[in-house]
Amino acid sequence: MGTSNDVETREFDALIVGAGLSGIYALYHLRELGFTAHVVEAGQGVGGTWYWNRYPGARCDVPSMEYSFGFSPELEQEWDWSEVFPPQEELERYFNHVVDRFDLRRDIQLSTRVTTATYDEDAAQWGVETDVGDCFRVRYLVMATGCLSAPLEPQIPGRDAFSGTSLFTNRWPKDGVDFTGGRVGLIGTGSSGVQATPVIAEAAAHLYVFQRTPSYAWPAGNRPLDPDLQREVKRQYRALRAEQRRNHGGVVGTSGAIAVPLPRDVKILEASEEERRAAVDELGWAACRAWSDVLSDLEANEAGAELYREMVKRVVVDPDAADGLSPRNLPIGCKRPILHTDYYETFNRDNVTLVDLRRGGIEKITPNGISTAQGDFDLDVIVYATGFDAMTGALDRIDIGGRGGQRLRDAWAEGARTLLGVQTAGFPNFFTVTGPGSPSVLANMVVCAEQHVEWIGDCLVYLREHGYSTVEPTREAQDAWVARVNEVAQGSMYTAPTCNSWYLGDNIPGKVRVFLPWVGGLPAYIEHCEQVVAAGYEGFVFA
Ligand code: NA7
Repeated sequence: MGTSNDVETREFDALIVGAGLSGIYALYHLRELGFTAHVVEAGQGVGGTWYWNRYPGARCDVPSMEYSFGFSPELEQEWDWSEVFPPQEELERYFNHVVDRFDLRRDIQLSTRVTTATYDEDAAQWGVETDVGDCFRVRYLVMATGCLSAPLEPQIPGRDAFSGTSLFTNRWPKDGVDFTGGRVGLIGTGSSGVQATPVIAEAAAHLYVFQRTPSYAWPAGNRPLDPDLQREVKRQYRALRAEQRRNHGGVVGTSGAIAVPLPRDVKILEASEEERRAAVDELGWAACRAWSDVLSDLEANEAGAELYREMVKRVVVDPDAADGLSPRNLPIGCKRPILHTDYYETFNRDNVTLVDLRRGGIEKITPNGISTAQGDFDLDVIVYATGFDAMTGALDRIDIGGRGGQRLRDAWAEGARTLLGVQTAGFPNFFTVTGPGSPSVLANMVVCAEQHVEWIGDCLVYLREHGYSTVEPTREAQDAWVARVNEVAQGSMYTAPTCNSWYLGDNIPGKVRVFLPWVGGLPAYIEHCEQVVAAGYEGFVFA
């Protein structure tokens, strides 16, 4: 410890930024490896995504028995999940349980946001400051800041003029919201808006859903978790955890939660009109993706989308609403698929109106509500479900200075550049958990976070054992990895010319369009990470 300018400077081996699932595991793991570590978290509680996104209907789209830590067999056995897909409250309780069970809370500092992090080349240390005046000096900086944690504030004129209540799904009030008798306007139909719609509709006098782009959303088939199935999965947990790391998306599907069946070995472009219809009759929503060519060929994809629109028509009674809810000129598999409970059925309620903004967009927010090119809507509450500055936003919002004063946001101005999504050239001892260039949001986040934290832990042990003080990637190795990440994403629906998504940064005005996560699957990624280590941390420089 030391003091400068009357501010106490605290020293640790590692500072971990964020107490979501990545930060929680990072603290546990680094402690186990004998490092001193401290966590700084902006929220008043732990859980990250599952702390902030407490809007009605918030639920994870990965089965609960798989969206859980695998590092402790005891933890796996003692925790019981109630539903196939875990609701926000249960996940928040789970992460709090983990923090208490492993005595982590004493090293987690809440209600504190990191503002600057500056690398001191002479001391080979990071100096970190926070919005409540902390000063830290640490050897390693572990950014567990999350992939969907920087809320997007839509630039709609007059937003502050609204005289009713404005709410954001991504920082929902802790005490909840009573919509009873209220006229509610919901802007945004990504996962958050789609999950919130049916639940808000139950309470509100009237719900208007302002939709700019219709989504592809699949019935989750959520239900109480069968106790026998839970016992069976618990018996096989070790095998399941190993299998997760061998699975493309890190989800094995053992707990009865495969909403979309695997594609059959039939091409939709070779199927007759009758065969396509028969598939809808047999498989329902799943029919549009149940063909081998839908995710690889744009024409086949459009044929799949036609079957999707047929399903919307079958479920939504009002033809006008059905037409409005039908995605067009948007490939299936471009945006993240949404799992929902009764989303489309909700539009059959008398108190729910779709406002299809393709027929006239939002012009401004007024004191009374939302004014659009197709008319004015008087409201008591506006709910913004407008998303995030994904993958880079949380890091961009911190002033991070590496070697020679170079800013991370400048280094990433033309798109995030990392080696393995874990480190960036010019930023020694700076680690990103599930950073851009790693599978992250395209796979089970818990599996990804555990794998990353363990890789980082091994790297820190390697530094310690070899007496090195710093590690960072070479520019050549980083360039090669960035090129590889881009190359793998080409040809998929994620990067189709008609695809706009937060994976590409399209939802942020001015953000460079670059596909951010590694799309090549978890096994190939893990194999690459292991090869790098086996080759003596090839592409990384130790000093
Ligand atoms: P998303 O998926 O980014 O969805 C945001 C939604 O908000 C989307 O429908 C946007 O329409 C809409 N949006 C954003 N700005 C506006 C304005 N100005 N006017 C109208 N509509 C707007 O965020 P979510 O929180 O739902 O989900 C994020 C991820 O969290 C999700 O993928 C899961 O992984 C969990 P657009 O499509 O841009 O036309």
